[in-house]
Amino acid sequence: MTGKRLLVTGGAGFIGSNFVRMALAEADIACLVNLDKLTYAGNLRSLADVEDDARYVFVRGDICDRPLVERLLREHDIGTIVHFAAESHVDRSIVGPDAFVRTNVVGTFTLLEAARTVWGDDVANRRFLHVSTDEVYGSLGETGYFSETTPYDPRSPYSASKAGSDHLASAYFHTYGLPVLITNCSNNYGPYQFPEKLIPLIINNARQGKELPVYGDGRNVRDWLYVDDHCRAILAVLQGGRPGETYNIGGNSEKQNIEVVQTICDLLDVKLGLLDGRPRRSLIRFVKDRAGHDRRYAIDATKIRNELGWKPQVRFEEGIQKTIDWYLEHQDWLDAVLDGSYQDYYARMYENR
Ligand code: NAD
Ligand code: TDX
Repeated sequence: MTGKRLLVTGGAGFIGSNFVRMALAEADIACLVNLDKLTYAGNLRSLADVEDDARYVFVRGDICDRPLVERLLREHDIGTIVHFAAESHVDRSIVGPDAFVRTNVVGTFTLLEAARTVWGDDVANRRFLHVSTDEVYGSLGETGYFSETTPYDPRSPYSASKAGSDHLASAYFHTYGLPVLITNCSNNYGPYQFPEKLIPLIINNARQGKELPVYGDGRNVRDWLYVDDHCRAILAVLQGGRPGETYNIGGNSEKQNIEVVQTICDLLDVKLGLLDGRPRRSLIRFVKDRAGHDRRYAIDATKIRNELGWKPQVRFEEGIQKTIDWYLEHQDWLDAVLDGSYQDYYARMYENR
């Protein structure tokens, strides 16, 4: 990228904040505008180290606010949109799907319309990168992988709303020639992830000696990718990806949930010592399964590897250790995000489960 002018949506969230930091450090950026509504999942503390960078502008706002989005595109002469903003947690989508349809479907539509209006036919050097998930492909059995041609089969309100947004993004390429690229990535983990997601929730609970809720039989499989590897993949797609194309991104690192939880317990036992003489595995509780729980996700990342030379650099064993160390060293960040609303959420989701 040469002197790019970026609009990043959802840059105060988990992946967005890691991406903003990496892009400012490693890519040739002239201006990076971060548009984020600061929902429960967005936290400016995650970007405290870049806020003084003269190229960085933070705007608190909603991606559904079309006049605002159009103004930002014009005022900052934006050439590249990297769209992360979303409601991202499957369990929340089961108890309250409304916000998912609004932000993920209507919000993405609003961004696409704003880009089409402001950019017009002047799209030669522009890019709209829509960040999506492997969950749109549904659930795998014990074998097989999701490729870019796997038919969509979303099964949760979250994945259905992401699938809807993917279809809109793709339609804007085919119908209007908007230079859209779509990435579908597997489960991310790493610093700054909100502790509603499996890995940070288990680290936080296990550190405090609280019960570790494992849904169902714990044998559901996810393909884990360290967040920096996802961010590098997005930079590679911005650099060399072809408009109209989809790129699957995965860690080639399938684990059953129970293995992930046991690994975190064992690493914390080594790091912090046993809990009152007991290993942390004794905190594991099998609880009521998630409704419509997808059994297995696994990505075939051949296309991005062959076309763009991307592959994961961080092995799970290394990434999980780095992630645990980060959470132990950033109790202040955790305390700041675990406010009253998190306590209410936790009680609603896990008490009497
Ligand atoms: P996150 O929940 O941590 O962050 C989402 C961010 O979007 C927050 O900062 C929030 O304030 C902001 N936001 C929400 N609604 C908004 C709105 N209406 N307007 C403006 N900002 C709004 O999410 P994440 O885990 O960082 O995921 C980022 C993107 O990557 C999402 O699109 C998600 O679907 C996708 N994705 C996530 C994963 C994963 O494992 N976390 C994997 C693949 C794809
Ligand atoms: O307490 C828990 N216990 C448990 O067993 C939680 C929170 C989760 N789980 C299980 C459910 C899943 O099989 O762990 C697995 C991972 O769960 P999440 O962290 O909620 O992630 P998942 O549902 O797989 O979705 C994630 O990856 C794809 C992100 O949240 C999505 O935004 C992304 O698109």
